[in-house]
Amino acid sequence: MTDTATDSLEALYKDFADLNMEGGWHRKFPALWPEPRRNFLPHVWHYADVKPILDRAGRLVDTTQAERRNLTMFNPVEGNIYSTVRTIVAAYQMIRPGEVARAHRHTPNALRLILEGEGTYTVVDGKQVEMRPGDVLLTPSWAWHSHANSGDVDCYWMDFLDVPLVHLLEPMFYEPHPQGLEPEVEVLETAPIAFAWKDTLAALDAEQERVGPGKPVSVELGPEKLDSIGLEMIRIPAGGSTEMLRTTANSIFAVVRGGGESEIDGETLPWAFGDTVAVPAWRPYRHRATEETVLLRVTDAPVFEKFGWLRTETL
Ligand code: GTQ
Ligand code: FE2
Repeated sequence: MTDTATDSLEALYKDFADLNMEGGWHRKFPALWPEPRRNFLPHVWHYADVKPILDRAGRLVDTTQAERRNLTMFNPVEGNIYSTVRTIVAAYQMIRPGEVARAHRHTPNALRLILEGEGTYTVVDGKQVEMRPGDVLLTPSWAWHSHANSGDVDCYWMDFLDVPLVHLLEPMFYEPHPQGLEPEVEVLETAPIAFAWKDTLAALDAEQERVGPGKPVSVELGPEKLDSIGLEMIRIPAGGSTEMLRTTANSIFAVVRGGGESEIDGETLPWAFGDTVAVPAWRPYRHRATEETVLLRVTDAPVFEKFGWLRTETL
């Protein structure tokens, strides 16, 4: 027993520490704070920088060595070597004519946005669909998937996965397909997990009709959805801009068509076709288009919605 006459705060704190405990009033770093902190940084990766590097990787590494020839984009925040924003990682991937990226499955959810190429298809749970520029394809958690290029040009796309969220929560499982590829494949023209560019354009046109000309419009991709990642296509007319807003959700924007710049938390970051823009939580942002632009927004907002944590403000 400690003698109260000689006890001290110093001795008390030492006894906490010995029990792997800490007084809520004594912690070095607060556990609660008034609003989301600025951790991850706004950043743009330029496709024009990436493409020659992917091409070099294509000459040096084949798909028997690399199950996926992908280049992930890590946010430049101190200490991070993987995540693009807190919960999502984005990557560029390239597959050469005749190559096959073997089948595997994993608990992280994934999706792809095709940038360039033709004659490439993906097989998701036994269903084969072609991937064309502007198309978005979902690979839900635990679905088998492989990719193959049966055309005669290199095919480039972007991947987005909730791997960092799975890292945070720990439910990671991954396995290669025991036979390398799924043995039975059904070839389809369309599938619920595939959003064709022409359908996206038609949806944007219909929305434009509804809101009137000259305004930015946005459509959600669906009805098929990933549980953790929301997808929205946003079209901004030449010279137009989106409203300045901030939200608790994290977003990555991919430039599907056009060019312009984003103002993120006071920084101006220009972008062009194929670029990737990281907009971390609670950073005020808006996009400006110098030519007619379509952006794909990839966001963890569905996770925030489920827990009642989604807060969005227009500024
Ligand atoms: O194409 O299956 O960029 O599993 C990262 C992990 C792509 C894929 C990535 C993956 C894939
Ligand atoms: Fe995968």
